[in-house]
Amino acid sequence: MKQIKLGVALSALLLSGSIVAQAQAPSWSPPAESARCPSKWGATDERGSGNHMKPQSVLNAVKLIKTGEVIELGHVLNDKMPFFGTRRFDMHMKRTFLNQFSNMRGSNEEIVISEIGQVGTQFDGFAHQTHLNSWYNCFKVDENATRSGFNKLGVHNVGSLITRGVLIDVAGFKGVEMLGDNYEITVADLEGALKKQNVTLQPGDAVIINTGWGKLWAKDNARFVKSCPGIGVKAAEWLIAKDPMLLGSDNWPVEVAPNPDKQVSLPVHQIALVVNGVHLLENLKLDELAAKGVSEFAFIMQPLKIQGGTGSTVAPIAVR
Ligand code: UVW
Repeated sequence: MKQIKLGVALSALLLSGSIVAQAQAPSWSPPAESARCPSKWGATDERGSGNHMKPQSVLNAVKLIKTGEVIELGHVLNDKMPFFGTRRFDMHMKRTFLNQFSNMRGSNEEIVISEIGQVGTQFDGFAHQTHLNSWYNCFKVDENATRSGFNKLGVHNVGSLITRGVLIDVAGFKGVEMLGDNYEITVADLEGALKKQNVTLQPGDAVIINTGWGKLWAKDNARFVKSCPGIGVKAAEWLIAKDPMLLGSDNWPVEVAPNPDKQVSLPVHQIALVVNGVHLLENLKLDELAAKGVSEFAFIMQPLKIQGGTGSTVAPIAVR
């Protein structure tokens, strides 16, 4: 009886607003479907920022190739990588089968057990993130989920991405090797770094942000995945307003994690992938690009054609 009275009193307090009023509203919430759909690319569009990939973006990229130097932006895939949550990469060799012919040809292969779309240097497709049951362009997850992949927004649709790449070296701009463990990159940081590097962003760019966090890769994996510096909501919205082909970084989610607002979980994932249809590119290997002070380059990448997949491990390159 006492318990019932206490319950009634608590409900009354909540309804009167005295507790509700004290709780802070989240700093960001996903917009209503009516505010984000149809996408600016059209009501049936599944390509989002991938629509920037055109012959002209290839020609713009090629103009930046002066020496032919290739800088790899992908980490080596192995079991020493940092993994988010329970993801894994287990490789089992199948060796050496000898074909019983006169030339005794030996043959080796492997089985890999992995979330191959979401490990290592990885590209996020639009099926990866939702707001409730709703994806980019308001396609619905439950209407498109099959046992062998999603019928909409599968990463196999993305194709080759070749465009102008721009490195925004925020760690370099701040004069540090690595930004702090959950430093939120501000718009002023992005503007300052771009000004220092004497580059401006153009629609269709692959925008890559160096935080220095990649220095921990395979050295201190526990710290690498526990948190990370990166862009927050304001910087993400500022970058997306520049109309990029993708946003990438050397940390695991591109964005600051955990978000400084403890009420929201990886909001930049939703802002980019769900609300605006802009791809994310995570866990990039940026040490060489940053050390050589390369700001502009031809960015070249092809996600794996995993039918109906949410993303792809990738090995992008910068060519200059
Ligand atoms: C999540 O899936 C939450 O993260 P990521 O896209 O960074 O792998």
